[in-house]
Order: sequence, then structure tokens, then C-alpha cells
Amino acid sequence: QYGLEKPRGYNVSFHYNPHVEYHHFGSSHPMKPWRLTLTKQLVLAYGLEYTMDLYEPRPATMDELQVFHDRDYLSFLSQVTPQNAKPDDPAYLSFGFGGESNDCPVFDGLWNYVSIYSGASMSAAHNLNNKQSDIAINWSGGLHHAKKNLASGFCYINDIVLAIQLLLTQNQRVLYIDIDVHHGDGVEAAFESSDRVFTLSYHKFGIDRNGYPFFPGTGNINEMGPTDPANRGKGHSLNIPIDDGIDDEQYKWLFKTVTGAVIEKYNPTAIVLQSGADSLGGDRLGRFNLNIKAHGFCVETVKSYGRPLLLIGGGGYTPRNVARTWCHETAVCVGTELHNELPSHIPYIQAFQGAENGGGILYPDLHNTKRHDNLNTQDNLHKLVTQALENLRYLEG
Ligand code: ZLV
Ligand code: CA
Ligand code: ZN
Repeated sequence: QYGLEKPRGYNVSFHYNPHVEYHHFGSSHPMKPWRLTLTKQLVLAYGLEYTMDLYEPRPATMDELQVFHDRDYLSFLSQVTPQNAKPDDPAYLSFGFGGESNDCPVFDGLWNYVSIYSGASMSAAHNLNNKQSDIAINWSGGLHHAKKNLASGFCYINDIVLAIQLLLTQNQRVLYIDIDVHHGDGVEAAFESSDRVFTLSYHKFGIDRNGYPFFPGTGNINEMGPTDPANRGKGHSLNIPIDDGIDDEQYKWLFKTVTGAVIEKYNPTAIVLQSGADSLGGDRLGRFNLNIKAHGFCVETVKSYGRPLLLIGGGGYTPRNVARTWCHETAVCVGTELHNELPSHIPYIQAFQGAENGGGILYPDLHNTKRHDNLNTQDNLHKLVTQALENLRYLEG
């Protein structure tokens, strides 16, 4: 009608409430909701908004969040402010606030922030449920560490669990895949007793030089959920522990082989992909050496199975590369290729310019940025895949 036609094929929806951008965890905190501003600017600059249905979802309500989270946790979360917080209050520590690391600070507008990103994941799940979309995207969500009564690892409300619970009203089997560099422990724990959700997480696992485990310290290959044979959830989790510095070809092979086997065996009727961008090379917290297109290969691979797909964000601590990756993956969903030269009219173009910021292009080489030595040998990875496929035999009965 207007010259720009929707490409035939997938109906993609983009669920985004811009109010999420204006929240700050604190100036030295690595989680920057501002990375979502950059992502949106790239998506708009490439004209991708004409190829998708755009939604500005309302914040989730207390009642909606209560489907997974405990009432007393939610009431604490909804009332606490930097002014009234009492760090020596036992409730404060028991709900995951304060402590040594202060991964989960109390900041102004916290409740607003969590209801916005959760509302967007629920809106995306809703679109898949009523078949208005084949692929629904929420880059502001993916906060996979939150537990029903505990904030953990920058995550307060588990929007992924809430979205999967909605998908379960219309789907017999939901597959959850997590390529954030951290283990998706909160989602795994929430569904540990269910055979209707299979959780698959790829992540860095191991102990550093100083004896500290990489956060959250769980997700070894032998962690497959409950061991009680009477538990329905037995064998419905698969964890792929990876060492520092994994490269594009290794990761693509690992992802394709293992994910393919899980999809074929479990045969999900919907898939949720948490696409945390902290698995990229040069991430402030991550340890891998992936380039943007290798990360996007995971989205392409999952998309190729043609199941209803919920694509959500997650970690990602080098904002310019988070934006590049999620813009690329939005294009993968709608089925277009983007030119490497960034459109010159982008607000905040400076964030992408200069050799240290990726030289004004969409696909800079991230291998050379703060490289981690590759500790993954072909032999280790083959053994890992063999063990992973072996673990899947639990699904047979
Ligand atoms: O990306 O780094 O390692 C989803 C997600 O998966 C820890 N927390 C805790 C346990 C004891 N440590 C604290 C060590 C701090 C090291 C310095 C930071 C600097 C400022 C603020 C936070 C961190 C930090 N925290 C780096 N890594 C952590 C992890 C939590 C990682 C959450 C990943 C979230 C959105
Ligand atoms: Ca992961
Ligand atoms: Zn992460």
C-alpha cells in the first residue's frame, strides 16, 4: 500500500513499552536499560517497524504477577523504595536484596520497571496464543534468574515463567532455550516438576582463578532436573556447560546439534528463546568470543523449525553490541538482510562510531575485542554432545 510491503512468510510482532528505558540500576551497575533505546533506534533506522506489528503493552498487574510469584514478595517489591528500604530488615535480605554483591539494588521506579518488562512478555505470549503472530519479540524481558520469592542476578520478576505459563494454556509442550552466557536457573527451577516444559540452557560454567564459580554456579551437564523417578519433570532439563572463549564455529555446531536433537525428540508446540547478548565477544561480563551472526544463527536455527516462537532478551552488557545483535535478530525474524553500513541518521550514532565502538558498521568483528583464550577443545565439545544426547534418553520413559 505504502510501497513497503510486508515480506510474505512470518507474522512478526514487536512488543515494546519505551518507559522501560528510563530506569537506572545505579551508575556502576552493568545492567543498563538504556541499551534498549539503542536497540530501538537501530530497528527504526533500518525501517524494520514496517515489517512487523508493533505493540506498546501495558504494565503487568499484581494479580498477573501472582500467578508465579508469592504475594508477600510482590507486596515487598511494590512498596520498597531507596528512601524506605531497611537493609537490616530480615525480609530485605531474604528476598534477595542487599548482601555483599548488591546485584539487585532497590532503585527509583523499580516496581514500574518490573511490571513493564513483564507486561511485554505476557503481551507477546498472548499474541502467540491467539495466533496473531508466528514470532513475538520482547527485547526488554528475559530475566531468567528470578525465583518465586527471590530477586537474583539483576532479575526481580521472572517474565519468562509468566509467559510460559500463558503459553501452557494453549500448548501441551513448551521448549525453553537460553543462550544467555549465564545458566537459566530460575526458569529451570520453576518447571522442575513438569513434563510440559523442557528447559535447555547453554552457558559458561566453571570456577575462576580465585576459586569463585561463574554466576550462578549451577548448570553442569549432569543437572537434569529432579532425580526421583516418580517426578514428572525428571529428565526435562538439559544443561550445556561451556568454558571460556568458545568461537563461532564451535558454538554453531554445538547449538545446532543439541537443539535439533531436543526439538526432534520433545516435539514442542511452542518455543521460547531467551537470546541474552552477554554471550557475545567483548561483553563486559561474558566470557565467550561469539560474533553477532553466530549469535543470530541460533535464532535462524530455531525459526527454521516453524513453531510459534517467543523471542526475548536477557543479559548483554556492552550496549552498542546488544543493540546490533537484537536489531540483526529482529531482521532474521522478518526475513530481511541489513546492509553493514549503519544508516547515518541514527540518533546516538556516536555510540557506534570510532574504532573502539565498532567503526559505524552493524557487523564489526568481535573476536578481537577483549579476547578470552579458547579453552574449549574439539575433543571436550564432542564428549559434551555425546553426554547431552545420552541425557535425552531419559525422555523415552
Ligand atoms: O545476564 O561484577 O557473581 C540476566 C543475566 O543472566 C555475582 N553476581 C555475585 C555472586 C557474588 N558475586 C558478586 C561479584 C561481583 C563482580 C563484579 C559486577 C559489578 C557490579 C555489579 C554487578 C556485578 C556482577 N554481578 C557481575 N556478575 C555478577 C553476578 C550476577 C550476574 C547476573 C547476570 C544476569 C539478565
Ligand atoms: Ca544460558
Ligand atoms: Zn547473563
